[in-house]
Amino acid sequence: MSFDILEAMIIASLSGGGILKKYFEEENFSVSRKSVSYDLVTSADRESQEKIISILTGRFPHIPIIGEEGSKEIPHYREAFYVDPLDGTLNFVHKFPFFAVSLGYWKDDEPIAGVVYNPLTKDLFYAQRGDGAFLNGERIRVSATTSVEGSLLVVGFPYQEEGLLKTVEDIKSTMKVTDLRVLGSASLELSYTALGIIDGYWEYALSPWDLAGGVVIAQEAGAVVSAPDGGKFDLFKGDILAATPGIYRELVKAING
Ligand code: LIP
Repeated sequence: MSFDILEAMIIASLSGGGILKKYFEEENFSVSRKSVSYDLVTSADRESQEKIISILTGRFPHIPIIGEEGSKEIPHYREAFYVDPLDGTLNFVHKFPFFAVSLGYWKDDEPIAGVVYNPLTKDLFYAQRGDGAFLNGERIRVSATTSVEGSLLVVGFPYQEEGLLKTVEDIKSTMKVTDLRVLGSASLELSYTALGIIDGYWEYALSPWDLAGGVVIAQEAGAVVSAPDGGKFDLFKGDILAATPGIYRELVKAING
């Protein structure tokens, strides 16, 4: 992959993030509901997405873009950019400062490049396949934790009912060995796993744009990424588990046990 793609993704995420920060500080955004009452979209999401798309199409007009705030159908292209212009919308609306712009570039069903940017902390996570993962220019790696007991695990609550029921069962099993957190931004949860702060994270039924950017960041930092049952990760199914290798097997067992 040419370095240009990652560079354009970084420029686009900084621009989108600037728009989110402005709306967050000025509190002048409008909010509307998408599916359930806590699945929201704001004017900040829409403006951030428009800006990101204009930057990416300006540089790479031949690469299709799948954005969260787009049509209901999600086409499966051989190569595409996936854009989540505001990952963690409910956090944003409630002024909980844990949200990000998330951009992923995938080709032949493989993650090639990812950028996750939190405009409040100015944390810029990025990776491209084979080159390692970085936070603000510094190489990052997963934690050295070797036991699920006492580790920091994060789970997400899906909007969809089947995944939610499965999550409740998983929580009952894993809470026997350690405490859990729910932070509300899949891309940042993957990035914090890459950073070695979170030891393991899983969630069901996410959309491709929630995960497309964070997966390669987690993998390049050394995380094992799969489905929560240990099967192959599928971007279009959206069931994910990312963990440091030292606890991966034990965590799959704990979740499914
Ligand atoms: C959200 C996620 C969050 C997850 C929600 C949702 P949005 O993305 O990142 O962690 O639990 O299901 O998908 O809607 O704020 O871009």
